[in-house]
Amino acid sequence: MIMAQKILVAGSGKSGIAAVKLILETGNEAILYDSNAALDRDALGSRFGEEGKVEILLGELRKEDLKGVNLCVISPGISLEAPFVSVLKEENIPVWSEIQLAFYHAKGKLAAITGTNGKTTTTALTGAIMKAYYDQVFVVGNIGIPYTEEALKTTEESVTVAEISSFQLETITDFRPDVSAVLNITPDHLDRHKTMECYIEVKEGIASNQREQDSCVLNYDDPVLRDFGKTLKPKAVYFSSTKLLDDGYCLDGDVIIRSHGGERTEIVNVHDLQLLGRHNYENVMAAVAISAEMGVPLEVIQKAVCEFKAVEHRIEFVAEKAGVRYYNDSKGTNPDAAIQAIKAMPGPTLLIAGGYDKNSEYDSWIESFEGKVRYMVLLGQTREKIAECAARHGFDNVMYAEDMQEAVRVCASYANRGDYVLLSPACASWGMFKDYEQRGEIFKECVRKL
Ligand code: UMA
Repeated sequence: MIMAQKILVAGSGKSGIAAVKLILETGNEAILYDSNAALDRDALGSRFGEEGKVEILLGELRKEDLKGVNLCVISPGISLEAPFVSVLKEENIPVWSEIQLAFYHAKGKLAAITGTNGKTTTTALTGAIMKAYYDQVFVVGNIGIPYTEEALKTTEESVTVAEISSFQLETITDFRPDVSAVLNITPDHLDRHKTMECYIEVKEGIASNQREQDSCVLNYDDPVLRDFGKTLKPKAVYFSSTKLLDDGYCLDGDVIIRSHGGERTEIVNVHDLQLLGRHNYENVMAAVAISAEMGVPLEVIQKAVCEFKAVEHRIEFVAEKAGVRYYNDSKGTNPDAAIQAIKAMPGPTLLIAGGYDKNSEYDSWIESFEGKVRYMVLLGQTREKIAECAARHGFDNVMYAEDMQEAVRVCASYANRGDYVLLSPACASWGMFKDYEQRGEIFKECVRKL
């Protein structure tokens, strides 16, 4: 495909700004479009320096605005049902995801990781392992550094590790990682993808352009992914935390092993890891498998996994106050992630939850409390919905808070010595916070001030 000349970039967040910069640097023309008419046009324009003459369009997009445009690069947060997308369709303008644009320009080897939960930890850990072996490593994507920001810096020798969300996969064309991974698929973002079938199809798209010489790392314990592996053109590499595999990575008691052709190799004892919980052992197995497929020797992998600490906002230890330990799991943005965090807590827990409504069902999350959660303090749009669901499951120790400060204070006053206070909302942060990072930062700030 020949690179287009005049490209409309939709969305003026992190991804949109980075995409425009890449387009300008490669000698093409960019128009930046955002449907939020209240944005400051001059402030946006100033992001591109003197030489970057970028036309900025805000509010409603009209047909006339698209004269000469031959490609649209869309930011992940924008749904394909947004009204302007139908205008693009009418004009037969192809829509590329921002990662597709980056891939078009990038060089070297690429590992791409998707899944409902564990993506960020697995990506960060895989990146750490790669850095221990390769000289030039880029860690990009949904983790917070747009792929387009780094794509032009890559060379034939470099290695890129990308965290990829379902949003980013919706509009790829020939995006092809050397090693892909799908960690798990449980209900999330159904407000956007509508059905579980559509969500699974989008996620599995990460392997759709891979060839025989590539590989795809999959969770054997997920029946959908296990079957998916049987249909693949690239080599399927499985990991499992529940079954001893003949071929793949699995847990043998407390030890992560690699099993191949009847031969077993010990990789690491989970007690030597600095990550908590079975879901994290799965993330480690996935990262080990991806790194081995990317050519990193086992000794390097073993050392790097033991040195790796939890990612910020993902069951991150914050502080101990009056004998109570506080954990920040702001990245627990869906019920399944939040279940993992509850499981990882070693004792009685006071939980802070609630936020933006993504059409999630909360039943299995509430069921996972299993007497461990003593109180739940709820915030945000979903608090009534969650409280009703909790009541149906016989859990009534529910309180409402207006903001994070109140939630933390309530927990501090109800907690006993030896208890745990966990922020793991099971919901997105949108509506009350800019993003999950800001929510986590504010939580940590409130804890420190106690
Ligand atoms: N916008 C429109 N029209 C619309 C909707 C939005 O113009 O119909 C505009 C908004 O006005 C705003 C811009 O789009 O100006 C925002 O774009 P964006 O939501 O794509 O945000 P970015 O800042 O570009 O961040 C995105 C990812 N955000 C989302 O997927 C929602 C970030 O993932 C990612 O780190 C970043 O690109 C870098 O690649 C965040 C996320 O929440 C962490 N991801 C979801 C998750 O992890 O569950 C998928």
